[in-house]
Amino acid sequence: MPEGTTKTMPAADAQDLTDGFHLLIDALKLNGLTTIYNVPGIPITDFGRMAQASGLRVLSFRHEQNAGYAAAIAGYLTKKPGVCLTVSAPGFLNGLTALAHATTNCFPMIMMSGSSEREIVDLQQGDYEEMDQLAIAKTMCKAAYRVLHAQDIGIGVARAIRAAVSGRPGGVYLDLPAKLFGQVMNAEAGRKSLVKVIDPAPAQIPAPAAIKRALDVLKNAKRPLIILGKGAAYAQADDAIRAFVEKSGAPFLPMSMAKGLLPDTHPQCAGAARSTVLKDADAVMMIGARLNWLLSHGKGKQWGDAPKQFIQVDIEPREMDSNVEIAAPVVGDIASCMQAFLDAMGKWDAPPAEWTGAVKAKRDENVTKMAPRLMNNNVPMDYHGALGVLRKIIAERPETILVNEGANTLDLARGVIDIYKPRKRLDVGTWGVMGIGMGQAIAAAVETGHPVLAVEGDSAFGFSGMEVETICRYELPVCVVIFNNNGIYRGTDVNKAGADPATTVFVKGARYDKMMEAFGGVGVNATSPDDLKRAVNAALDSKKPTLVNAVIDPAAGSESGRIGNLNPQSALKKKA
Ligand SMILES: Cc1ncc(C[n+]2csc(CCOP(=O)(O)OP(=O)(O)O)c2C)c(N)n1
Ligand SMILES: [Mg+2]
Repeated sequence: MPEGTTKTMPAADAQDLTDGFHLLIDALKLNGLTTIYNVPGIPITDFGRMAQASGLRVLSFRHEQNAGYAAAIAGYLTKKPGVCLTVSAPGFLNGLTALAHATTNCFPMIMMSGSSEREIVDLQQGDYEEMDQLAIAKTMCKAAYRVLHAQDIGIGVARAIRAAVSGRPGGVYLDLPAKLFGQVMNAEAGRKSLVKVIDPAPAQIPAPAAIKRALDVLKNAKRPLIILGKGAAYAQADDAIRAFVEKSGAPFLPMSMAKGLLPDTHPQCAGAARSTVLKDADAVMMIGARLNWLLSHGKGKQWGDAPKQFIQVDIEPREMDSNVEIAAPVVGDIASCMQAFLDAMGKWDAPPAEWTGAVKAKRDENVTKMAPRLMNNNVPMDYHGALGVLRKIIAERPETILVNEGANTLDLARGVIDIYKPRKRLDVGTWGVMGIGMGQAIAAAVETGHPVLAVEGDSAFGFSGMEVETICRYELPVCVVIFNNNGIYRGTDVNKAGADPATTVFVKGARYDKMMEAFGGVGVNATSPDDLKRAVNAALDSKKPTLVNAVIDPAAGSESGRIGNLNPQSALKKKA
């Protein structure tokens, strides 16, 4: 008997009845939500079984946080809410980081958690896994709902979908008390209670005056710059964005996950001239990018002294003026905005050649400077030698989805590995969170069918490493490369005060490849760029779950990768 069912129905009656389990399955199916990322347990074990039996794909993880990161990135890749399912209190809390991450990154996601008996929870009488989950979730997501009655499941799911994908997307929490699953009702009434969400993310058309104002600023600029954010990649308006950028003639700078919207090798790409364009531009147009810490809030040294006008294209009106004055705010969904720009541009003159020429010269200079470092054959490998190999592999296999986390492993890979197609680079996002790796790799493979290359710092990998079993279980085409430098940032720190290892170092010479072998996948220990190249090409050819332990010089990295400046410094002289 399913957990939570209180009475058994005579067979004849049961034909005319449905229950919470089935209504939830039917509501998800009706709205095309066909994959669930979960960890089973009371009160959702039977729900997972029934959902799988009904044809939904139910993928079980080893930890809810990874299931949550999988759902979050599934939402980003598909524009449909990714669904994560957890048990009560501890499972709910384990998933919550991912839900908050989805909200911060504007990924549509629905986390559904089973919860304990309301009457007992609210009187704090100590129920099994007691917790007021709804109250806690509210502060971490875009919307949070609880469904108490089976006849409200249809509405509850519809509200969750609309909240997740409309306007600025984000995380939504759906609280499902144990008793709900077992509630029975008339099958016909149940069917009628379901809601098919029509047009869940309605177009938000920008005002013509806002479009004109923005184009005027862009047209009058001597040194225009376009910054593409992951909101632009999410929009799946790839052709319109490319057409607009090309017609504008302006250099463009892709934020990390917007790389590939136009290829990094595109003649207008200013990725390798970042500091020059930020400093010298006189008009900056952000498309689905926010002026948060990743862009130094639009002010300060990085942005130089040249006066600038900002144009911002975003679906969220409150994003405007959040950090600096926005001269031309354009509020609307990216696809509608891009179309409106293209319709209104008319004849368009390219920006002054002096500007585009200077950007190109800087970019070529930086690329040339980097080239020999990427071809080095050092043993032990340094980051550049290893990344040079991976850069070439992605150039030859541009369908591959790159997942990337770490500190040096992240910052250097972002700069070195060119991306050629939209939504092919997934990473730590707005928070710089470690732990997204295996969840993202799994969902990317499941949702797209494309091979995945996960380039992971050894510390970063540790946050979700147990999911290599999940990768093997579902036989996913994922190749994990661990940049193993024996620790966080570097493997060379020494504790001057005692016998314990320093705080940033791990077991030296660890063999992460053996973890993959333990579950039937392929493990390779790579000590040279040639080893690495062979192993990754073999993995991508065979599509077999593979983990390559890439041995990196422990002294090669730098503190906090490229963001060491964010570490607080004391006014006191260093004591230790
Ligand atoms: C959830 C979370 N915990 C801790 C951190 C702090 N942190 C930033 S990078 C990093 C790991 C860096 O080491 P590694 O992944 O090995 O990359 P490396 O620089 O050594 O290449 C940590 C722990 C974080 N960003 N997110
Ligand atoms: Mg490391």
